[in-house]
Amino acid sequence: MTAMVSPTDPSSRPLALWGWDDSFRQLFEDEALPGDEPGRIVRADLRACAVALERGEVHVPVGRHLLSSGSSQPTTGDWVVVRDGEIASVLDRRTAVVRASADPGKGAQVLAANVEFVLVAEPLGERWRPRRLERLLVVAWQSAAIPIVVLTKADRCDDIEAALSLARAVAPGASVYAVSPLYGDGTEELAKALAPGTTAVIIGRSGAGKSTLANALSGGKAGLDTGAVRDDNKGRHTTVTRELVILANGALLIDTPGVRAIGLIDSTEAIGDAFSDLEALAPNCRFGDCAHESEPGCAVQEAISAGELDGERLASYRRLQREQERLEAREDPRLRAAKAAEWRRFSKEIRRLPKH
Ligand SMILES: Nc1nc2c(ncn2[C@@H]2O[C@H](COP(=O)(O)OP(=O)(O)OP(=O)(O)O)[C@@H](O)[C@H]2O)c(=O)[nH]1
Ligand SMILES: [Mg+2]
Ligand SMILES: [Zn+2]
Repeated sequence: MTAMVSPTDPSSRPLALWGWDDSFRQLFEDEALPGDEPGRIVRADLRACAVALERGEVHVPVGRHLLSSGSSQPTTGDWVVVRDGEIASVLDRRTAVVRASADPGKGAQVLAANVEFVLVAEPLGERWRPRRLERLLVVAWQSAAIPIVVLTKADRCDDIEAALSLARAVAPGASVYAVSPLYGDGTEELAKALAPGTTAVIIGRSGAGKSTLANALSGGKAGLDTGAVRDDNKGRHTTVTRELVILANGALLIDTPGVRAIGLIDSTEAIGDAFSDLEALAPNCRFGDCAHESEPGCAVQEAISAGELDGERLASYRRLQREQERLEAREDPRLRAAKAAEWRRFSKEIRRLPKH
């Protein structure tokens, strides 16, 4: 018997392999015109994208109206409507990994869309510092997807248990794995966390072993370029595009180019998520507006003195918060004025409420 694709069985259709489901189908049908096709972006370039359609992968130009649309420009992982041979629109994103664009006037850049998991890759080795994970974890929490820490190059580490517990201390709420993608160690266990049909994105600095891991998880089928990178992170970046690949277990993974510095955007809540251990202490401080500096009865300082919380972690928390505040201050003054006016209206209404 020859294999047949039955049009009534959605699971046998190629698009299902790319994570297509009923809720995206609904979004598509809400705006589709006759002849439109749904597709998922597997690789995004400036003016054209590789798009997986029901009939296979095609190269499709981005509709002109979307070219200058900033963060709603199509990105890898997006579900799109293809109309008359071009990308006509981007379906609402479920999650988005966002960073401040390198160009300060440009706002946000969406690194990946519609992912269920964000793998934060950090290579082990002598100069490994768990603190480096904190910023990427804020970006991961902000995406609305589930963060997973992946310590790579575990073969270069003598005490993996110690590395895992250091990483857990800076990643409350996230699971932590240690892998050696080059030798395949630990990759099966990580794959179990990535359910078939779900999508993950992997972020981390250049040379972390992201593409090597993506290749290993794909059973060698992804064929992504990997390369020797100088350990000081000054080498060339091997991966230059963001690419969605299918893994051996049916999950999907977006490989990304290494990032050196990643700017935060709208991350106040995400900082709270990434530092949930610290924020959980704050309600126990004597003063509601405690800055956790030298106030009496500060639960955070007490935890530091008791050796339960690393003082460096409080310093990172402050640094990221200050960065976020500076960003907000740089915001469009009209937007800021509008927000302030709204706040004044809101507080007036509160004052009008009867006091008990
Ligand atoms: N020792 C060791 N080296 C590894 C491992 N995984 C990857 N590497 C090496 O690390 C180097 C960088 O790997 P890549 O997979 O290209 O790293 P990347 O994170 O994709 O880098 P960019 O694409 O530049 O962001 C290569 O020389 C790999 O062979 C591992 O498990 N152990
Ligand atoms: Mg790479
Ligand atoms: Zn305090």
